[in-house]
Amino acid sequence: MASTGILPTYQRFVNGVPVPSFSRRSFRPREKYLILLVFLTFGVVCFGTFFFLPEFRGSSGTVNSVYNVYKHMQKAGPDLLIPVPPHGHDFSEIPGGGKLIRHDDLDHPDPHKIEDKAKLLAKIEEDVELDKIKSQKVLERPEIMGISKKHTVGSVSESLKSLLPPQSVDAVEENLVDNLNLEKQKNIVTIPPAPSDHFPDTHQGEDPDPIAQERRLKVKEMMKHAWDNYVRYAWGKNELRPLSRRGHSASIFGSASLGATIVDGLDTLYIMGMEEEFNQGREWIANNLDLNNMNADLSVFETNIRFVGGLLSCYALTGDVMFRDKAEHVAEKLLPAFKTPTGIPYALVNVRTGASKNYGWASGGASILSEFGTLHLEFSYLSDVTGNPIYRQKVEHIRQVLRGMEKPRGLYPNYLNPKTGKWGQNHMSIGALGDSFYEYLLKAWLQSGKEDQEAREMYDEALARLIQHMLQVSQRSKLMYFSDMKFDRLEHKMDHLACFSGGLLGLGAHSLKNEVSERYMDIAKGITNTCHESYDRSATKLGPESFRFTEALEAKAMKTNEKYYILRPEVIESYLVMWRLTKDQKYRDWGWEAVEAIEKHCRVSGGYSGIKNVYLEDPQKDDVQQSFFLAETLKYLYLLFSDDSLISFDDWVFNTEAHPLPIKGINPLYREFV
Ligand code: DMJ
Repeated sequence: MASTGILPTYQRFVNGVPVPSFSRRSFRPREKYLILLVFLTFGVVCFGTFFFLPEFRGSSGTVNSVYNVYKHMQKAGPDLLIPVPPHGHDFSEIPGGGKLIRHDDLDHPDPHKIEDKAKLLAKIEEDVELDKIKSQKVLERPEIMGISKKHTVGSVSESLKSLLPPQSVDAVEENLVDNLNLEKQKNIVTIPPAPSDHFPDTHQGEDPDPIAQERRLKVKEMMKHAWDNYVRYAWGKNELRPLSRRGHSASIFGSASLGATIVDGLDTLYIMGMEEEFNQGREWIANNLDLNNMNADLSVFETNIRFVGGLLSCYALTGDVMFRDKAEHVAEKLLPAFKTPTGIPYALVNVRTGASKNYGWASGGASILSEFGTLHLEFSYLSDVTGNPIYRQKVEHIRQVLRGMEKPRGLYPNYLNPKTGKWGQNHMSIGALGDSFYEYLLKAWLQSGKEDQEAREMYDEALARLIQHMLQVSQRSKLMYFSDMKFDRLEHKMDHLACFSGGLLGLGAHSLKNEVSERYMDIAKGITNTCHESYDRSATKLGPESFRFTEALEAKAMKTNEKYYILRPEVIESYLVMWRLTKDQKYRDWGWEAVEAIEKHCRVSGGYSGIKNVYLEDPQKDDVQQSFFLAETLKYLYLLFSDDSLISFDDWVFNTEAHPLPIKGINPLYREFV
């Protein structure tokens, strides 16, 4: 059949059926436009797809998105080209990805493919690492064995090296050198944490002495007993009533159930290598510790030292950002208490409304020295790890107020009115109401890597005045003690709380040698000895809440309400510090005496209880297992029977609740926000 003349001239027919023509070499203009249009549409769709990839979606603004896409494409560069397909035989497995890579002849491997494979493996490892970091459920192995880098900036100690993957050692060392330079320039230290996915092994810090090993194991068993019973009978409550086997809450926690024992005891579990219990506590905190909409009046001081301190310590030890974020969540709720004319915070804050107040009994509504003076370590560390300066500003301000004030005989009274900025009653003490203020002056200096000179000066001055005006020696037994002072008169009484001062003086003397350090070390020994006497002179071998010095008695309580022992740590704290500083075996032995006494008089099948009268052979129990028993008493005992490298004093400083905080510029686990 001939062509009809109305059909396109390029159409050919075979047996009346139109057939496509293959012989023609070029397209007609209309076809070209059509093909171009198809390619253009395809290109636009492909390019547009980039903007819907998750990593670009977060960018705010179109310009940003376009720029981001441009940057990524530019970076991807050659990777955008399709690689030459492999022509080989078998497949091999790659971690986490199933069978993906086809091997070529194994005898003649293609170097490009080897490189590609290496890159891919590296990328997968990197992604796995990233996932770990993102989920932050992986515990980094702490260098609680001690970095001991103190005098060798730029290198990581052998004990730390053995704990870190090789690339981390290099990274840490590089940073230590950088930090040294940075430190010189602007006093900023940024050392990356050393990542690890191992929980510290249970032998960490074991002392070679078999007796110490045995004693340490016993203390760990005590921790297990205390923890297990809390879990069984009071889980999520603040504390345990070990006799009535239910929860307990002291007024410092308001009416709220905040799991105080969990938060306070968690770093002790970690240090003791109690992984299962630690994880159990961690999950509770992650899922339940929430102060939003909680209508409770909390003590700013107690919440800070137990919760903020405990959480920050866990953050430093593990690198788990959940702890850091919870610490900030809690600290944020305390900030309304600082809204006073002087910036000196109130004692109590309602976490829902922010309404704050002081205790009525405290010198006509004054704030208390040991409370507002015991925020510095946690708040400044919190600022460093979050990058939010507000917390450090608050405590710096408190310090400046105190520095600028006139002090009677150079001493700090226990009360300060936050509205008028005037001292309250002239009561001075290194025991109740004053204690940890002095502790934080020394420790702020230590925590700063000895950079915060102002803190050290204030500490030296305050201690010199306390020693000058309040240090006493008893008449008969020549026991050294700190009395209290009330309106220029000495009250010859020393609180159990004041017994931490043996260790404090020792630490102060040891960390800075000067013309008084030898004398101060003698005082440290004298005070620790007196506190041991207060234990030794009781029927239970446990010390009273306060003890007095009169003509008739020395280092013994007089009044009924001074005779109780509530599982407090201060005496054992001084044993630990003095043991580490002097290596005098008696401190370990005294610690062991305390263990035996606690086991005999405080242990019950439902946990541990305080006792009401240390002078009775069979004292009544108070039915409270204090959270600080797990946070402090048991931790100090465990460390007393461990090697010094476990939470080394060179790398860590304890907050007043025994939560170790890393030393800036020294300890790579400082984890400063950058
Ligand atoms: C703890 O909460 C802290 O040690 C605080 O500084 C004083 N009192 C208790 C333990 O006794």
